[in-house]
Amino acid sequence: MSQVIAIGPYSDTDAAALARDFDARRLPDLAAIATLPEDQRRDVVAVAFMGHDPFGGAVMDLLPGLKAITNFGVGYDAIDVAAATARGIRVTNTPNVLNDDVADLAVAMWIAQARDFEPAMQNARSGDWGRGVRLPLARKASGRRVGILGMGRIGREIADRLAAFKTEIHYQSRSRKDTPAGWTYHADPVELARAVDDLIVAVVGGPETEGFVSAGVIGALGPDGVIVNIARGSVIDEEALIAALQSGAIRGAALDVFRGEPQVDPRLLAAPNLLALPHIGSATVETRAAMGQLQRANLRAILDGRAPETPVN
Ligand code: 8YV
Repeated sequence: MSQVIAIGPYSDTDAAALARDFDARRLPDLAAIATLPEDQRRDVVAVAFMGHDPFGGAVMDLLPGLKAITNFGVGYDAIDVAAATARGIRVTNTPNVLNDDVADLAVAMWIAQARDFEPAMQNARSGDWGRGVRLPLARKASGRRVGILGMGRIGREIADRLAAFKTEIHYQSRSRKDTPAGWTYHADPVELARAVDDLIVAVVGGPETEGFVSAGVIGALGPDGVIVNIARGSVIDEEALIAALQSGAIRGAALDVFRGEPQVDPRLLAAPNLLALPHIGSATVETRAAMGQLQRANLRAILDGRAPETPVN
């Protein structure tokens, strides 16, 4: 049995590299670990993990020799890091290499929502345009006041891009950051939402940000507001968002991430003012290649007894 298990929807290139460099055995998901015979589970020292299924202590205990979980992704909220640390298991992630892609997507979603891309594309493609069907006018994106929830590495890349759109930039994060003059810090997310037109969610997922975009935050944004989320579905109170989209309490939302994805609440998908994407923030050839390389560099380092490049714990 190989020492490395690879779990998740890897590209052919990454799957081949994991097999070639680590003799990794592919498993479809975490649940498949329990189906391996005990002597095979005992041999496993590392899991190259991709995906968002909860990776908790009970799964770790099925692999008594486990030394490393190398996550393909910057967000590791699916992994119980405290449980891993308690068991002496190293966790690594793939930060930075995806910042550009995720920030590009956030800005694209923000513009697409302001300019009503979805109905406009439908109008052109369906032939409605040619039949004289006129669309209501959209909203101008440049110059809006935008609030960024979470001014980490990705939040900062988003803000830097938005600055070129003559926006007024506001942000909320755990602490005030060193930013260009004129960016306004808010300690409280409701206060942030009250000060801006649109809100872009770029905080980490996990218990500390669960439901952070609450009914109060959504309500404070107001009927002209748009919420963009490229972080994690868990950050938004989806019930409150559905109610706000249905009632017109906000103008719309653009979401790349959802609670329980890839299953999405049908009430969200039915909302006409929702732009939905299937979690493609880092999904480019270039970035996924860089993420794969970093994951494998971390794996190699840990197996060789060296410090990994991007440790989490
Ligand atoms: C995922 C992501 O890694 O990096 C993250 O945190 O959410 C994505 O880039 C990707 O969807 C593979 O699971």
